[in-house]
Amino acid sequence: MSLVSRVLPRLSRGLNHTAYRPITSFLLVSTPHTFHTTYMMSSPAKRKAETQASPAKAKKPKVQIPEYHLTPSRRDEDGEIVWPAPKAQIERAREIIRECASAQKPTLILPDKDADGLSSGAILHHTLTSLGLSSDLISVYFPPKGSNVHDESTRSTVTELSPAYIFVLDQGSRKTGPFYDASHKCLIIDHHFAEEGGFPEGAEFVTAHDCPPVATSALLTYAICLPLHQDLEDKISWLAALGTHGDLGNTLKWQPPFPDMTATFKRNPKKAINDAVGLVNAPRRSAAYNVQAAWEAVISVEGPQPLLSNEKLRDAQFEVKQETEKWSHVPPKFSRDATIAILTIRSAAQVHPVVATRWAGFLKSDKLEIVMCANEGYLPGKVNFSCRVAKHARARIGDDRVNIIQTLESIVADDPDLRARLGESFARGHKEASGGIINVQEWEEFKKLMGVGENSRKKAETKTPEKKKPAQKNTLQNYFVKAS
Ligand SMILES: [Mn+2]
Repeated sequence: MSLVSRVLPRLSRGLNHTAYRPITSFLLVSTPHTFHTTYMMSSPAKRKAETQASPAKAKKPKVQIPEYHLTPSRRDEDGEIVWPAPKAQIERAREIIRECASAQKPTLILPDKDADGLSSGAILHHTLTSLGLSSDLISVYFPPKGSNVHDESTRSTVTELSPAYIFVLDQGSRKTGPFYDASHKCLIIDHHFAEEGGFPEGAEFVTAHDCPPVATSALLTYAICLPLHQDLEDKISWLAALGTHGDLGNTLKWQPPFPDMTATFKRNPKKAINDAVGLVNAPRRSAAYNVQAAWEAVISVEGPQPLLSNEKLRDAQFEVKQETEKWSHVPPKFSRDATIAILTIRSAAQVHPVVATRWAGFLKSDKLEIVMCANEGYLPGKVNFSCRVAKHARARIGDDRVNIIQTLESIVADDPDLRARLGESFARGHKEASGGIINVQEWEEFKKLMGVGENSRKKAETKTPEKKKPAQKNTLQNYFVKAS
């Protein structure tokens, strides 16, 4: 799952996508490389109002986030904007795709399971078949619930399929050995942060990560593939929009350097695209984890409209909605020092990130720093937990900033044995949106260390968070830390 596959460090932030939706798209570029470009400013109108009003009653300036597309771009030595990825990488990716199509050999696509990953996969699939690769030769694989593409389960599947070409899309990358031992070509198309050399051995890559405003994987795949065949435009442009709205939210302005998608949105209304994003993202959160159904839906249609009435997608969306509602009213317990609120749920659906996010925006306590939702029912024998920074603690700056990973680590710092048993999937993700997957036994020990329920001052609150308006469900926080 993404939590494991999207290896640290990646983003420096993750926030409640519901409450902070306008920010989330911008956060995508708030990486260690580009964070200096993050600035906040008060609106000119507001500033004007302030100077005219009585200085004694100056209002707090409203924080405004610049539009995503205005993020300063990288330029090459000729002053040309480098976007959505370095030219040489894009050219090389095209070469590999063309070569793959003409080779007529077994080909494997490993797309991520969200709207961006699936769209990226569908764009590549349409491109390869348009270029003449028989669809019989193309396999598409999704690791089962709780696994990721770097797991042993994927390795054995890849070995069995023994593809000559492997395309890894939107998965985040990590430094690993090759996907399997036999000779093959592997191309990674991505937009996540990767450490220097943080790719599987022998793999080639094209990444949007270092070319702000960071494009989505679907948009990057689109930019690579579009010139490869004259018939592709209609087939893939709506998919580029689907994936991009999936990751960046539906308020994105399609302005330079983003391509002009006016014609695409004329054929495929934004409303349909946005509704399709929610539907396509639902199966991976449902108990059945039927990502395959989402893929089949996306690859088989020529636009978003038929997705809106796809029953499998609608059922999954309904289930996830019900589960979220059901588990949003569990009263929290608090750690000994009252800095962590813990919500314990038991759902086979991946609703723990949403529940944590909801409560994080709701609980009011000056002491509270972290809201944790622990799901004891997602994977047998495991506890999957998600942490979010409590709303009131989000304004902290400098050394006072809440660092969830650090806090989680500090709790077990004096117990190296427990820390070792918590394993690699503990405290993963981002400082502001972390989580983990641990065994039940270790979870119990961890709870003891936190002193859950020992805080007498803070009793369970009687109210529960209001259900927010259904907003875009797949933005930064769940996108990057989906499984946390
Ligand atoms: Mn993506």
